[in-house]
Amino acid sequence: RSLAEEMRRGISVGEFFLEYQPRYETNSRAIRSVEALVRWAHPERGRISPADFIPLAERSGLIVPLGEWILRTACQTVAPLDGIGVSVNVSPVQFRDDDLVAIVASALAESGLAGSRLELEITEGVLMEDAERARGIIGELKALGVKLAMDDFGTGYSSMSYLCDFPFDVIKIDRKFIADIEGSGGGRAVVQAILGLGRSLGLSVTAEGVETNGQLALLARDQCREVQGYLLARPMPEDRLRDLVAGAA
Ligand code: G
Ligand code: G
Ligand code: MN
Ligand code: NA
Repeated sequence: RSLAEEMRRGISVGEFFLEYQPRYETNSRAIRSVEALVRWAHPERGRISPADFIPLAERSGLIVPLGEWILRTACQTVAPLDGIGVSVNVSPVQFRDDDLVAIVASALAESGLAGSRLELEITEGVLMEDAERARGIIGELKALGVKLAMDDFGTGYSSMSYLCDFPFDVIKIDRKFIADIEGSGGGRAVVQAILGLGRSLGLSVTAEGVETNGQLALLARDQCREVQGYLLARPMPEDRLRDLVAGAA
């Protein structure tokens, strides 16, 4: 059977699950929110990476039902965690679906999660396909109180102009820039420029992929508000997240 058929079967029998990676306030080290990341535990092939099945899910359209399940599950899991928000990655293909706004509204309503605790992470791909359509949908999502983050910032072609032209709340600096900040190649200057841009536009900036204490120290010195990465916490299953938030881990 093809991987697409396997995915369809896997969705129906519940082989997909979510992990959650905490995002920390740099100075207080408090967890403000978590990023939901989908995982597939295949019975014979073992764990299949989202880097392999998300592109397939996008081509086959399966990302629409899978993405709906991800949104509902993430909202339900995080709603009981007081003071914690959740970020969900949303694919350009989900923006082509007429039901996205209704799905987000009902995921919030059925979980009881306030709209302000949900953040949708999009890449510039969402805006490139049909900017005017995306603008309309984003307006409806923002009317629900939902926050909007630009993911993988700096890796695309036009993320700078999109940042000014759409109502983003958060910039997530792509981890490839964070990997370079300790070197002598000007990586830190690039990150400082993005932080300055965030300050000027009134946006919160999150650094992704923080893996070393040296990177964390530089980001703190440069006043990057939030940090995420293996140094602080890896993506984890929901029971471990609950323990961590309750202070047991
Ligand atoms: O979690 P990991 O680093 O293996 O993810 C690999 C890629 O898959 C990343 O680009 C990430 O954004 C994407 N991804 C992970 N979870 C989701 C999800 O729930 N929805 C979408 N659309 N992409 C996801
Ligand atoms: O495309 P997006 O930024 O959503 O991808 C997030 C992915 O990055 C997740 O799959 C997550 O597993 C991965 N990730 C999170 N923290 C780190 C890190 O510190 N280093 C690396 N290499 N990957 C990370
Ligand atoms: Mn992301
Ligand atoms: Na990213």
